[in-house]
Amino acid sequence: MNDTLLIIGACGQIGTELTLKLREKYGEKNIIATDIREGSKELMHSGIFEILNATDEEAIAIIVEKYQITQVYLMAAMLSVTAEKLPNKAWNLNINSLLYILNLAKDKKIKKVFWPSSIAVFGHSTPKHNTPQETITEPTTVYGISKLAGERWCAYYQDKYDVDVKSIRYPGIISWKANPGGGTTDYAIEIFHKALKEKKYDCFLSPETRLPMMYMDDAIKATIELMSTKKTTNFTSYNISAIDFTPQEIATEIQKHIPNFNINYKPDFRQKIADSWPSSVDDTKAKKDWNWTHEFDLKIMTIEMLKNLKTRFNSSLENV
Ligand code: AKB
Repeated sequence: MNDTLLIIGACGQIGTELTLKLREKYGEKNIIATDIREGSKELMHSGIFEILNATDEEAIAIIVEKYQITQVYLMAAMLSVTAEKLPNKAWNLNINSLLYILNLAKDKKIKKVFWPSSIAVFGHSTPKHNTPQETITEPTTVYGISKLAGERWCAYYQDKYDVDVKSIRYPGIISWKANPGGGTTDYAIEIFHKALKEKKYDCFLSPETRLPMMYMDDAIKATIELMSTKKTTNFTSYNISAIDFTPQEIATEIQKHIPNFNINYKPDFRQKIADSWPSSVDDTKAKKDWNWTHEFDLKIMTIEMLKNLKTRFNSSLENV
């Protein structure tokens, strides 16, 4: 590969696994990992790492110049729960960092951009089941508003300045390597941690709250496959679908492996966020445009999560 890729937010939940996969696929010298803080040992020892604040335009430009970056994956973001607490900071991080990167692409300093959107672009007025690619988007959360604005900025830069920018509306992503932070769908990861460590979990969502979810391996596969496709005329942030389940259903699946696991339901302010999101999304366009398919269902994902987390907890390398 002739490209040099910059990952901003490489130590976050998706950034960590994306960086490791890209290094495995394209070689460690071609992947520059950056974040505001250091990450897991595995990530730090697998290639080049630089401290970088995604809201520091000058520092981003210096790194792009230093490593002759051609593609940027902008993974740094404040998620739904934290963004409700820190709306101004969330807007600054989620939108200004994107504009800095889009401007670099506009000025031909970089060739290609990946920017993650979310199912949070949808709101109460959106059809809830099998949510279409193109539909009403009236988000009620700070995070959702920033993601919708980001999508529109990407479309604008592609249309007006011919910028090559690709995007996915991620559902809740379930993973075991790096801990998530500040999301509403994080319950579906916490539940595994608590099931293994304490055999009980107080869930902050009600038992019947159905949300679209995906195992990390599928999310990484989607991201890399989409970035390998040709530029399209119109910008689309793609709906991608894998599984959807409720807290009750995932608890039942975990109980098949840990029969004495108990779940209690104590819905809090996060319930309102979850209630504004779809329960499943229609990904026909992603399937048609770049042959997207998922591999992990609830059963396999549960087995993978329990097996890998158990190893992680038992390992002396546990450092996250
Ligand atoms: C969140 O819960 O905030 C995120 C998301 C759905 O984008 N995981």
